[in-house]
Amino acid sequence: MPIHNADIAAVFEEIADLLEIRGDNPFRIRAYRNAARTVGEFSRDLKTLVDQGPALPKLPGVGADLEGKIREICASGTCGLLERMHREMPAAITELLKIPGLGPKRVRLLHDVLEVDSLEQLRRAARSGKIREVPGFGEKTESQILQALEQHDRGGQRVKLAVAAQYAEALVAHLKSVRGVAVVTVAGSFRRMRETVGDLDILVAARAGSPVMERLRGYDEVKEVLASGETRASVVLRSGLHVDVRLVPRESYGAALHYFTGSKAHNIAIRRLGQGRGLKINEYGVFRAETRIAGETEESVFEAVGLPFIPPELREDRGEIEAARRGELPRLVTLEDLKGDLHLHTTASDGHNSVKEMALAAKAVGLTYVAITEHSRRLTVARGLDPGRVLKQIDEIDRLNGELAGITILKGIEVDILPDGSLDLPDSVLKRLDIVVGAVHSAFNLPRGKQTERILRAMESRYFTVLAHPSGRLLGEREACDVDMLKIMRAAKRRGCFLELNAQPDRLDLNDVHCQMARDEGVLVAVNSDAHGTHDFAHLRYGIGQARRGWLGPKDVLNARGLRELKPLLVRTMGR
Ligand code: DGT
Ligand code: CA
Ligand code: CA
Repeated sequence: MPIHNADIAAVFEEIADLLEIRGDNPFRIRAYRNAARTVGEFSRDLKTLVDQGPALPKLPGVGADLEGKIREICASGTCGLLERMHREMPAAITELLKIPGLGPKRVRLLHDVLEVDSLEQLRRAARSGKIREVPGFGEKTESQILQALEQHDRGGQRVKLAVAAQYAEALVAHLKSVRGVAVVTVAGSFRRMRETVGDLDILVAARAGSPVMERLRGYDEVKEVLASGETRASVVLRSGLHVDVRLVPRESYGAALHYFTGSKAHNIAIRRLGQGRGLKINEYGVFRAETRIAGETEESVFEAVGLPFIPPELREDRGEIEAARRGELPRLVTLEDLKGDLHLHTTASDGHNSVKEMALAAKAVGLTYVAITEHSRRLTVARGLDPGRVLKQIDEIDRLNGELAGITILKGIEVDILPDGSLDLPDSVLKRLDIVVGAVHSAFNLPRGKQTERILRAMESRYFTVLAHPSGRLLGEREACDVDMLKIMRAAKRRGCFLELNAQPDRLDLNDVHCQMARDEGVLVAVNSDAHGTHDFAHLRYGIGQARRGWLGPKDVLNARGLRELKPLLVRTMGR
């Protein structure tokens, strides 16, 4: 049975949630959460490693007990502890946790205050206006819960892009191994690099008689076959992810790829352009009367309507067709354009590797500089640094810069922006650093005016450089803070500050629309991994996907600049 890292992570995450609802030891809860993150983002397939031999690589934060659980999950698909907790708690608690916006704290509150133990009770409580009266909930949350319930009923759980990638890559490899298969591509929102996907849309080109549909149905991760014909199939994987597969002839591949990449709005706009030229465009090709005039490649489809190739990430009908027509499509930033990473952690706060290990790992993925930005003292759960420990790390970095070649380490901090907008460390410390990344880690629910003021005040600090994960959202978990992003961007521009696009798969914050706004306002965006371990530079790929969706080119990205070009831009600190 294939078990992906995401499956193991999901078990750990659920254990942590249930422990939290039970009011268990916070350290134990945190251990499971950390393990879930480490495992979920680990770049090699753990099940394969478990099957291969006795020793697992050392995973940060995963001791003997958790390693045992990893082995148990790989062998059985589940874990005794979780099964036991399921038996002890109302079964519907797990269902409640699946509602976006309802974390363990809130589920527990609803249980304690309103005795909500099931989705039905939750729905009734929300409809009768009882939820808004529970401390910490309010009217907005109540209506969000109702919305989430509706979405849940429609079966519309969206999956984070990085998680979908694990399932997609395994399935693509499986299909590619089938006799007669020439090409397999994941289209849809996955190819457009949307932060979450509703389902996977996979296109296959194969020789006649290839048993590809049979082999799809027999894939051991398929839980249910919803529909299956000669050229199309729809299946559900054990994880719950839906997959549509299409078998398309070679001569239609480009047209099908264009059609199933979408977005729907983009397709409709392209089809209308075609109609203006007397062409019919569908998933089988581009036709004039009954004659196919294009469709073997995507390029040929665009060419038929007089356009250059439009990158998938832009295909949302948000102005890309007009820009293409005017010859003004941006040259989008790529992973190779990144020269450095301005947000990472080490064992000094809540990271898993030393400064040196992180620097060498960054060099190995082709970066030329990194900024070490530990948490500041207020964030005690992450072992945030006080002034003394910051100064100690500065010395360590000086020493390492003398020792290492091919990579420069900048001294930084991820300083907490306190609720009143002041920073968690004094100027006397901040001025010793090359870069000051400021972040909100508390009081996420301030009203719009106050939240915006808080951030503006933080940027008033003469040493503030980059606003980290500006909206504070966690995909499927926490809504974005209510802030006036345009106002923040204009202030950043005025003050010479920058905004981050945090590439962690559950953040991707700034989002695409705000990236586009930053570009329009002339504010540079730093695409940062927020790495907590040497494998986390892999996040950058998703950050770049989001940056491309936001129309960013290399010139719009702060860390697409080499160190020499970067330094004068960090003038608030470095240029003094
Ligand atoms: P998702 O799955 O919700 O994350 O988003 P998509 O974009 O992958 O949407 P999906 O899976 O429903 O359909 C895949 C693509 O197929 C979509 O991006 C465009 C194309 N498509 C689907 N339905 C229609 C339609 O009614 N008209 C046109 N022109 N294209 C469609
Ligand atoms: Ca899809
Ligand atoms: Ca689909």
